[in-house]
Amino acid sequence: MLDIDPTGILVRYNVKLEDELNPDEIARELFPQDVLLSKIVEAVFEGDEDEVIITLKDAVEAGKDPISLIDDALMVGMDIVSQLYEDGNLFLPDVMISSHAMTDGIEYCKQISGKTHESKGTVVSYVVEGDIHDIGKKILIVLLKANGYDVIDLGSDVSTDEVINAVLKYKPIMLTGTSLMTTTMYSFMEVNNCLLENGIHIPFICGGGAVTQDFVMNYELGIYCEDAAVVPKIADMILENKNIDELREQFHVH
Ligand code: B12
Repeated sequence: MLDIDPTGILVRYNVKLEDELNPDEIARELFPQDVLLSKIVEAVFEGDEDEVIITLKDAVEAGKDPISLIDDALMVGMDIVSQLYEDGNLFLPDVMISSHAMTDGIEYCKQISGKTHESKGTVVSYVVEGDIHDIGKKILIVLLKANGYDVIDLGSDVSTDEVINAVLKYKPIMLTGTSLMTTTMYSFMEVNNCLLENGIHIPFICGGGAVTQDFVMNYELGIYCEDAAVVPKIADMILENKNIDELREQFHVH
């Protein structure tokens, strides 16, 4: 008889073992050490909208900055949900419930951030046609507003015509586009071409899970960055009259 450990074979063929951790246990291992942050992360993971607000309130009262809590806690919770969903440990309804809880949390942070609003300029933001993933865009908008920009939020599943009309109407310093799906991101190219046809040469910042720098480099106005937190810095540099080449030089990975 060969001396073989069967657990090794089961793991290799992705067969779940009886003593495997359940989703709650896997998630808990990923929670942050900080107790206040961990409670917010747990509330997002559980999809408990009331608890998200209660735990955010506790953290703010304890001195945490509401805008930082978006990145340090709400995003962490959503990342854990995303990871477990992709690994097959959670289902789509779980993701939807958590994403609603996260959205409520973002709104709360936005309301109490207390940053005074002195508009530095207008930005138009949207999620591409056919795509309803709008959490990243919501974060982006909170960060832009917190940094003094007026944002025209066109929402999600937005057609090229709607984007161009909004740009013509509001004359923003830049346009941001989000796409989470490989099937939808091709409309960035169409928007780019329509902007050029209308004689509009504003930076078109593109991001979201499906998008890559190589893809964005294919169109003239495109600037890519991975993290929404960088977008206010790009806006600040546009106000310093940096052109698209200079912005690519500064923010693209070389
Ligand atoms: C939450 C979620 C949903 C929620 C969306 C809720 C909502 N209101 O947004 C629900 C459950 C509704 C959903 C539905 C679907 N989903 Co979904 N979803 C996700 C999931 C798990 C997380 C996305 C998310 O919100 N992440 C958290 C946010 C904060 O991250 P983010 O959006 O990427 O934003 C960050 C950055 O990308 C960046 N960013 C975002 N925008 C911008 C813009 C600029 C300018 C810049 C610079 C940066 C930037 O900054 C943010 C923070 O740093 C992803 C998996 C994943 N890991 O991405 C799948 C995922 C995106 N979904 C997917 C799919 C296929 C679908 C469905 C088609 C499922 C179905 N069979 O029905 C539908 C799509 C319906 C549609 N027409 O759009 C696929 C897409 C695959 C692909 N590559 O094309 C993914 C990747 C899951 C997978 N691995 O299969 N989904």
